[in-house]
Amino acid sequence: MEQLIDEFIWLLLDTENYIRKLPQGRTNHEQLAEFLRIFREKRLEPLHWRLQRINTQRYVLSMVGLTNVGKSTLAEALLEHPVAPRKNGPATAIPVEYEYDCESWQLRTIDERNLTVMEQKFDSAQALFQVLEKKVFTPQPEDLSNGSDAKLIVKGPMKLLEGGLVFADTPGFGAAQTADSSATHENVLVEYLQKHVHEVMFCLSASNAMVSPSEKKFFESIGHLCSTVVVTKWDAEDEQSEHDKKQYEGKFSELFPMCRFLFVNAKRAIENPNQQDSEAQDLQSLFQTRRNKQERQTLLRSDVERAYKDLIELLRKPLEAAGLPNVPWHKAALANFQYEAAKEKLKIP
Ligand SMILES: Nc1nc2c(ncn2[C@@H]2O[C@H](COP(=O)(O)OP(=O)(O)OP(=O)(O)O)[C@@H](O)[C@H]2O)c(=O)[nH]1
Ligand SMILES: [Mg+2]
Repeated sequence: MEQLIDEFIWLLLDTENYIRKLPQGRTNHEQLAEFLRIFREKRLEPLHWRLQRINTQRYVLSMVGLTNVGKSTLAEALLEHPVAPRKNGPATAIPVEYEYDCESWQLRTIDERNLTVMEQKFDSAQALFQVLEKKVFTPQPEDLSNGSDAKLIVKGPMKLLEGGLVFADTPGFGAAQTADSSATHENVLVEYLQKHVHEVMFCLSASNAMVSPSEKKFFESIGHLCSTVVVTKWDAEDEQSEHDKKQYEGKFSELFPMCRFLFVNAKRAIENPNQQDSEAQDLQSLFQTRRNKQERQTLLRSDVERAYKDLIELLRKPLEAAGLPNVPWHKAALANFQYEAAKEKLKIP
């Protein structure tokens, strides 16, 4: 896969350079070269970063969003156990990472400063919750002293995470804090995400019906990690809901390039856990496609395929402007790309 993505990048880069060297005065060719450069930077290089992240053993998928959008409630709906403390108002104050363990419920507090790991075992999720709640809402200074390394780890028989996936519930940003403490809090969160997390689901609350400047700003700092926008507190039901979803996505998708939109009502999902078309199911399916390296590679391959199809479609306009029927591809680079694409059984037109 790495070779394929590399060859794809080289194809655009070599072709761009070749076009730029065509005789002077053909300014529309310049537009075509510029398009190839932008496509390479915006669409292909992120695939390269993702490839580096998906090969890890401990793949961390995280939710991020303004405080109170419902991240922890959604965590409970997805994990199907009461292990994500939540409340109205700023709640989660330290990242909590959830991992599968088939034998027992455990809470681990890592203190990197003193090089110790405190491990507590519990008979049930409910018993763990009693201790976790206090640590999550009011962590002690020693819990937070590791800055972006501060976190709690919850292990237990959470079926969704079977196979090695790690799920992180993070503190919300944008809570009413003094300007200084808010900036520090957000920096620590961004640092945690950049250091420990491989993929982010960006949560927006449907009840706000807007995307605030702080959400836009926060997305800009971690956009390269985001695959999905999860719209929480989605109250609309049935046919009306489908129409409303399209409208919502149409209104905001430009702000979240390359992200897929999913809509959930976590409260309803918790109240009706056995409902066949439970609201959390789309998200649970998303988790299944991240479970192991092979699943993640399959997903990445389909994204490379999609990038190629989008490229062909988007090339029409700059080609027309250049008065060319086809792209003057760099021949050797094209042959290399086609060879790798055939090896990876990539479906390209
Ligand atoms: N009506 C409705 N309320 C919800 C839904 N999801 C969450 N809430 C409520 O929203 C409030 C905040 O929920 P949390 O899950 O704690 O929000 P959070 O994003 O984790 O908040 P922070 O940890 O502070 O970032 C709680 O009172 C929840 O009961 C939903 O789908 N519908
Ligand atoms: Mg929370």
